[in-house]
Amino acid sequence: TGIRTKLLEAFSKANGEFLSGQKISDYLGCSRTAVWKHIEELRKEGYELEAVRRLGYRIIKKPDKISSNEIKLGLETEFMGRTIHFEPVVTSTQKIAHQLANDGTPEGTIVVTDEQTSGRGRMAREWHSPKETGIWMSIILHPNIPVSNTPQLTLLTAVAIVQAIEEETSLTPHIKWPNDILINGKKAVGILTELIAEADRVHSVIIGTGINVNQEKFPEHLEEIATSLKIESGKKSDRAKIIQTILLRFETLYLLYLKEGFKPIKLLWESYSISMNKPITARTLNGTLQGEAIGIDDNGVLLLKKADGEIEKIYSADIELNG
Ligand code: BTX
Repeated sequence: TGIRTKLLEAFSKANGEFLSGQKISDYLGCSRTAVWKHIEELRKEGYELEAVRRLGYRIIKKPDKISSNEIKLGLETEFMGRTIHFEPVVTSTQKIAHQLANDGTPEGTIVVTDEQTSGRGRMAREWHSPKETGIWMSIILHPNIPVSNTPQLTLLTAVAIVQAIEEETSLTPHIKWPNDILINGKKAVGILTELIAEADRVHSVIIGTGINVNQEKFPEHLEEIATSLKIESGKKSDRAKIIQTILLRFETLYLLYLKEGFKPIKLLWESYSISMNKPITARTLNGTLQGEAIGIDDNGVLLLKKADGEIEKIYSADIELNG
């Protein structure tokens, strides 16, 4: 597989241009026959390669599957995604991430899969994670912050993902507090932040991100509320590329956050928020509240102004936009 990685690297550098068989064999240090065999291996993995006499080979289509290699090639981060745990099918990447975090995996480790059989949302809700269409990923961090600040990381993640989607597609996503990213009013992304902590000390934060990328349709029970980048833009996206962009945006924001606190993140978050200054209904475990979402405080807590003018702090809820 070392040779295959090198071969993919060469194609990646060639950027869609042809690579001659001779160049490849020089680069890999193997015979032309061996090159041909490796090319055949790539084809079996789902790569579509064009072969033209005298010009050589070029990749015209990558497989729909992702792999650690695909994520590593062209990754520009310092520490985010530098350790990748990839498995084609898992129950939930969160589960694996918890184990890795307990085993002391480095900050920025990611767990990625092509399919989850029991992906989960908040409060043990289901997260529909079909094969080879979405980004089902968990990020492991070890920030030195108090437990009460961890919701800020959910908001930071949402900003990173919105920025990445804007960069990689023609779409304009919006954030609905605390953890939904909507495109044209439907949910394209969900974020689940979990904690490993001792007393008030954070040991690890595990941020699960579910991004609907290339789905063309959803099961009936989700049809009305869910969407994908493909459905909204009409174009298929390269999931590995989006992951790379998310990791880079995340790293930039996270370093800023560790240095300057939540303030700069808060400003960005507010600029992407859809619920600011709008009437909302907040369903919490203690009942339902109505009012105007007037912003978030410095901890990332939602501020809801009720009809009587009183401002209520919302720590956890499902939000519905009214009108
Ligand atoms: P949530 O509790 O905010 O949203 C869950 C709700 O969203 C479900 O009850 C359902 O109505 C709806 N839903 C389920 N699947 C989808 C989907 N694919 N697209 C849109 N809406 C859907 C959101 O929780 C947090 C989701 C995190 C998912 C990631 S994936 C990687 C990691 N591993 C894992 O098991 N979970 C996280």
